[in-house]
Amino acid sequence: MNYLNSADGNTTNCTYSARISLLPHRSIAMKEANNDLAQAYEYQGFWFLKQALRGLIWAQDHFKPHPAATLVASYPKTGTTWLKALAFSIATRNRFDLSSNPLETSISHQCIPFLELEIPRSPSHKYYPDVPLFSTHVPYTCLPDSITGSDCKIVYICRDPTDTFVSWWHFARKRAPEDVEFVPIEEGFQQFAEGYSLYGPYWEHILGYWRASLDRPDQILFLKYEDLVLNTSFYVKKLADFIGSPFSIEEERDGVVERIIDLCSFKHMSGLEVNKSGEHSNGLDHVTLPNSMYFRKAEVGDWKNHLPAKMKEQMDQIMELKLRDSGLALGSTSNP
Ligand code: PAP
Repeated sequence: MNYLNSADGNTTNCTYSARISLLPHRSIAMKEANNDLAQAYEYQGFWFLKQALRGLIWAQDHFKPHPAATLVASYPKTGTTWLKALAFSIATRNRFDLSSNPLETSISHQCIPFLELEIPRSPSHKYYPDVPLFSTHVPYTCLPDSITGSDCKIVYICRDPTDTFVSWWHFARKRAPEDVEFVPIEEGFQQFAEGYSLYGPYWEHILGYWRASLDRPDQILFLKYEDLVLNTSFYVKKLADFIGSPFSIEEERDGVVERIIDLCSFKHMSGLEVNKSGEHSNGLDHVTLPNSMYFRKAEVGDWKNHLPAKMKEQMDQIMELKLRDSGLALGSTSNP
């Protein structure tokens, strides 16, 4: 059953919408197509767009994961597109020749569906149903019990908060109609720093997956964008081991790891025709986005080009306070 097409789908959809409209809500630094600021709804301690929240509540009520599935989880703009490409190419390398991998003609979001966006509309999703990968931006503590109580593996990626915010702000600005004055970056930053961001507060999102990875290290792999940039080969092999598709000695000798890294690299992916001029629906109602919006600069420390150092310091202080006693330090790991 999905929430749109099942016999009682419209009723279910309306019931969810009615429940959501009773939740606390506020505007966030993102414009709708009609130029209004988007509304975010507070649910179980986090902020969501209505469409994603409908999908999440549906998933909490109905979703059953494939027992061998791996969930690719992330806060938006922390490396989702990259991690999905890596996971997909690792998982399908014996099925597709790397040079004809679907990632050459589709953005990774079209290869791995989102739990809260595409799956509620089409639970037996049309992408690659026999590739047991799905993805989410949903915080750990809001995941359906059917996932957290199962043998599903989860791989999570996080990123420096100020780079994440800057990446988000550019994305949100590009989503807004061109002729519309956008929210100033400083205002958007303040909201993010106060915890009013989609799927945020960001630190709570990180902490949920971090704590779960400490409790269940065999089931939850916690990665950092900066580590993947610095030490790509090490973490790609770790990812392959984790999802149960380790590289053989022969594959390592034949350069398969490097070929996967090259296929998924920002340089290669951002240069593909599908990612320069293609578009895809991200599962939100009636929203089609150019794939190019998911490929901007991919630089560690790009915040410097957009925000003053004092804002970065403010963000780092907030994170230090929030992550205190967690044992987690953001930024690259010196000795992986
Ligand atoms: P999403 O959560 O909406 O899917 P996500 O892919 O997490 O977005 O974030 C996009 C960021 O990842 C962009 O960062 P930037 O704005 O700082 O440039 C994008 O450039 C970067 N990115 C996309 N693909 C890759 C890749 N193959 N390697 C490294 N970074 C990438």
